[in-house]
Amino acid sequence: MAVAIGFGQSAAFSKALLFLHRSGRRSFTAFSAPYSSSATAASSSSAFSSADKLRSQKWRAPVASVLERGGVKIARDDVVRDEPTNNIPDTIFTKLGQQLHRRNQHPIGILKNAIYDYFDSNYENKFDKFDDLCPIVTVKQNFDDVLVPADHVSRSYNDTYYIDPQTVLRCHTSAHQAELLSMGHKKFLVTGDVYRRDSIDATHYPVFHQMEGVRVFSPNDWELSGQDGTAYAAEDLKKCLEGLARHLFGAVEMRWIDTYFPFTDPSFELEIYFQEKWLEVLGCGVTEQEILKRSGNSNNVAWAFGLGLERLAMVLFDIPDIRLFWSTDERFTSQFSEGQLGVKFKPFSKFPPCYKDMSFWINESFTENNLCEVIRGIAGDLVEEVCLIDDFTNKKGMTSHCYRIAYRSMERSLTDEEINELQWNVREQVESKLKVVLR
Ligand code: FA5
Ligand code: MG
Repeated sequence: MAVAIGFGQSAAFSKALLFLHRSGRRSFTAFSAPYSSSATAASSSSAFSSADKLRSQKWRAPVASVLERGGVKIARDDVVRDEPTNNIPDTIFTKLGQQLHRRNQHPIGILKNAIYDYFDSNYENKFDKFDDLCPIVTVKQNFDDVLVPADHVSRSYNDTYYIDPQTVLRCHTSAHQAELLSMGHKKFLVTGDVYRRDSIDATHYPVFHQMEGVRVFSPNDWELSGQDGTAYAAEDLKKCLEGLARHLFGAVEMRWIDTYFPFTDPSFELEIYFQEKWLEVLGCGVTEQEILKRSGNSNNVAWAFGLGLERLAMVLFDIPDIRLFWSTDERFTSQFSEGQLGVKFKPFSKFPPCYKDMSFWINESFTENNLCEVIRGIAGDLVEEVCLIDDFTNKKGMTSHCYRIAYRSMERSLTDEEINELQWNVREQVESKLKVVLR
């Protein structure tokens, strides 16, 4: 497969289409069926030898041992386990406590509040708001309740972080739809951190933030309109989201694309024309009747949307690299203040990247997401991009991949020595964990 992770926006922004069946897969790598890939899960999990651990320790953020989310205490051992059915590294555990969307001075929190303002000022009966629901959810909540088919790629260990076979880190805020509908909420917004195993580049990070919106209609809402419930909801949904886009961006060019999600029909994506490219900012649609039926809303019709906060924030604040959202460097954090939407970020400096190439013969279970997990486990946020630059199969049927790794700190210059040590560790662990043969 000739694949390169794009440096450009359009390629990057159109890549991770979780629920899109058009391409039949979410990421470009081959995937394993759910629960059948224990070797894969094991190789990418916490199966570091103690020597590895020692060597890579100085690149890792310190790991807090207990966090609290929505009143729930979460210990490291509840999340990170050295078992083949667990594929969660410490780097992900540390993200569980961060809650960028609840910081009013952080671009993600500022954006969340601006979206709240839009809904508060346009709807007399306010939307119920949730931003502290625990990101640890069941497979049932994350997938079954929103009708994701049993064999859907998004359920694989390659794409989703599993704590155990029944428990995951939510990969979308849609995981909370069914429960909130069952509790009787008719209009709500859910904001939260979501987790996906993924490739590495300037617009992809294994943790990002989504906001889900749901609105339920009853027959009196659409009966006088002369439309059926579905057409009425679809029109209302589009009006609502076009208004939101104008509220955030001012006058912008936008377009609707028909798409597929298991939980909505019809389904759409909204794209915004920005810096000479079409950028997908959200997925949405009219909720499948089955979801409403199961939640005691049989006679109703509803719409739902899920939008990516980092994508919108990168555009609104001119933030060039998704890793910056996690920076604690004052030169980043001091540039944003509560209520100030769209202040343009001034890069404090751009340190030069350092590129290292690595070639190896892959095996059947090789996936790029697993490769990226190994590299991130060693280099953390010092890795900026992992890009397949060469791919060929020889006469014996062996396939070789060459990856170019870009190392760059957002905050300082890296020394040659430091990068060489990182690269050395990467080579060693890629070989031992992914069982590939280096060339
Ligand atoms: C979903 O996650 C659906 N749950 C959205 C939805 C909700 C549809 C309700 C219908 C009804 P998708 O995987 O396309 O869909 O992600 C939704 C949005 O999240 C994208 O449009 C994008 O803005 C953002 N997003 C997706 N993947 C990434 C990523 N890797 N990095 C940053 N943002 C992302
Ligand atoms: Mg999408």
